[in-house]
Amino acid sequence: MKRAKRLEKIEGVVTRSASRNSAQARLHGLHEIFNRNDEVLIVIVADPDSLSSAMAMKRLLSYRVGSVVIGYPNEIRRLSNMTMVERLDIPIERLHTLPVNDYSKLVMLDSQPTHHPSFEKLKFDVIIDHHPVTEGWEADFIDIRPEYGAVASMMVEYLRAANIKLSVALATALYYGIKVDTHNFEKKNMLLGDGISFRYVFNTANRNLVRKFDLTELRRSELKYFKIALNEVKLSKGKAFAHLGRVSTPDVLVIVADFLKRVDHFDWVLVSGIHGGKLVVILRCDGYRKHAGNFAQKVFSPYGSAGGHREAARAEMPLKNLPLREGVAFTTTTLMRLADQ
Ligand SMILES: [Mn+2]
Repeated sequence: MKRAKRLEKIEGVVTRSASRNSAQARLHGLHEIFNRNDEVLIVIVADPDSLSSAMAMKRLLSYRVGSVVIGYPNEIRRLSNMTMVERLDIPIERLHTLPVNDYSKLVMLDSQPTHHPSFEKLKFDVIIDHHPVTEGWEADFIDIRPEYGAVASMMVEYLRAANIKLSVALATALYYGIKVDTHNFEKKNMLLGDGISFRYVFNTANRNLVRKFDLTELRRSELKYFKIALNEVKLSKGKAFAHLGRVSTPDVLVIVADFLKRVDHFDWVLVSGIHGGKLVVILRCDGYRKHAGNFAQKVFSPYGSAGGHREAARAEMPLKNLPLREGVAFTTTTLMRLADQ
């Protein structure tokens, strides 16, 4: 196991672990950590990649350990992720409700102990991840491959090495995990390995179910924001503005902005809302001779954080920082004035 603790530099990527080993050797190293009496806790920050990886790990350890529990510290807010958990019946528990010290082995997937305050006190036995390597922690088995788009792709390799036949639920989860974390294979740091794993789960996965996860973005109660947006939207010099007032989550601003950017002559879209004492502005443009990130920074950074890419940007500003007249409500016109500088 000592060999697995090395810090290495391979092709410019800092890698810890068994990452140069073959899939077989890695699987063997992983199995060596566990025995039949182990009560295992898998810790994840729940998202499609980590959820599917946890399902894969649970499957790898079944019949090899006493029990496996999956715990997560974050609240799952995205509706797509909630739909994934419900439809695939993924057994997960909030971390704070679990007796973390009572487990004999701790596994962390798609994350590192330095990523979340609630992880720092825990001592992990296994860490499998694809984020850039951080220091200041140890584990007996480490497999971090930052060149992979998704941990789910790495887990497929373990499952294949173990000769495990995938259930439809597991294949569907892994398919979705890889799809989301590689941004439909458009992300730069995607490897052939992701493609091979994706192809492997493709035939078994229920792709209609995956479509259902992808399409489930809105709560019925959030439809009202479309009504507000359609009433509010104002066009000025190729820029469409809409302020939606208080919103239950800034995610709805993104959904509304993505909808409005499809409209003819809306070269720019700025949709704002108030959430948690902040004005959140979502910006969209076609990117043709435009840069949403630069624009957001120029206009909104004096009041808060602002930035983004060529086609998409976001600004978040504490209301108290904004130059607003006292007692006057923020409206679409206020947003237009604020952005007209
Ligand atoms: Mn991931």
